[in-house]
Order: sequence, then structure tokens, then C-alpha cells
Amino acid sequence: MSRTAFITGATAGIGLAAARRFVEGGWRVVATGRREDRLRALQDELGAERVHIAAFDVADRPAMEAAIAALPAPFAGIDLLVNNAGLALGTAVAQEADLDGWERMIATNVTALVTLTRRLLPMLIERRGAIVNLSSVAATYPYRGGNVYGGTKAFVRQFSLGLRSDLHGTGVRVTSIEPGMVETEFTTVRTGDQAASDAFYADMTPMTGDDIAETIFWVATLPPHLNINALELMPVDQSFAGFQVDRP
Ligand code: 8X3
Repeated sequence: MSRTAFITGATAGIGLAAARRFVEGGWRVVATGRREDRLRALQDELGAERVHIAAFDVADRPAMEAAIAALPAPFAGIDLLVNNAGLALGTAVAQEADLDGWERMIATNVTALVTLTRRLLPMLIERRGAIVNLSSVAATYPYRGGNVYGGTKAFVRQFSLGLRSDLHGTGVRVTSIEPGMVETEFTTVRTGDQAASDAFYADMTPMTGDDIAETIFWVATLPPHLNINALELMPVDQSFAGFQVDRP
């Protein structure tokens, strides 16, 4: 029997790659995101029998509720929630950062993620489903200018582990995926500057959305007695060594 994955942020990057990977693996996908034209293109590519699209901003709770209520029958039973939608805004140090950017990151990366999770949990428990949350290496390794972004991703990691505790005995699996550098729209969104993104990934080999999608698919299709609690990935060219010494 074909299973259904609900993937947020499916218009680009990891979410888009995951939608393709799950359909290729025989799943149905509910693909959500803000940009309807991109969702339509994805549905045209993969077929309406396999992909249901719902265009809404995850931070808009009434829109999220309406999209869930409107799921057509073949897509109404969710077996896997992939909480992928999220963003970084800005690289300024905390003392200079933009508060609106901070609020938006918290609204999307934290508030929307817990809201959607809470909303789908009864169904996921009923179906002995799974949750894959996209955290980041920034959850574990702080870096200059990472402040609130890193804080939101540490929340995602710890919330995932907390969910595991709460869901013990239900058969529901929960995983925190924590990637380092993945070349997607991530850095262009963060900096507002394609050239800055190109420079960030220059002269090294970053991971791709497909790399992470493959990992999510692997986690979701392991035998049901196995739970990957947390999984940290980096490109070989990236490392976490980063102490700074101030020598005035
Ligand atoms: C962001 C990871 O390493 O590009 O989630 O800052 S990194």
C-alpha cells in the first residue's frame, strides 16, 4: 500500500528534492509551500495522482488548518511529516541584527513547525507514522551571525528528542536531520544576494538537496523497529573547528 508524505517547503531545495525522491520511491506526496507556480510545476512533473499541492505560508495557522481540512481522500492519511520549511535571515551579529528577521525565523522555524506537528500528531499516532524534522549543524555548533537561526535549529533538535520521549510506546518514529552546507536557495534568502551565495559555496563541494532527500528517504524507509534519533551531515570540505581569539 502506498504511503503519504506531507512535505513543507517543497518549492525548492531539500523539500523539492524530497518530494521527487518520495514519489520515485512509490509514495504519495502532499507538497506545500508559498509559491503556487512552483508547486504546480512539481505536480505537472510528477502527476496529480502522486502529488497533491497546497500553497500556504506555514506561519499562517488558519491557512495551514484549511489546507489540512481540504486534503482529498487519497492524500488525507499522512504517514510521514517532513518539517522542512525554514529559513535563515541575515548574518549580522546579535547586537546589530534586525528584529523583524528574528521574529520571522522564530515564526517559521519554531512556531509553525510545532503547530503543524501538533495538528498532525493524532493521525501520525493512529497510523504509526513518522516525523522528520530539518534541523542544522547550527543547532550544535554556534558561529558568528548564527544567533537566532542557530537557536531555532537547536530548538528543532531538542523538540524532536522530546517528541521521541512523549511518543514512546506509540510506534511513531522521530528524527532530527542536521545538515551543514547544502547549496540551495538558503544562502540567497539569508543574504538577499546571489553573489554572496555563490561566494559561500565557491571552491568547495557543498551537499545538494538530493543528498539530503536521499537521507530523509533512507530514514523513513528503515525497518519499523529502527529509529534514527538525530543525524548530522556535512560536506567533507566543511568542518566545525571555529574558535575565535580576540587579540586587541
Ligand atoms: C545551515 C548550515 O553550515 O550552511 O543550516 O551554516 S550552514
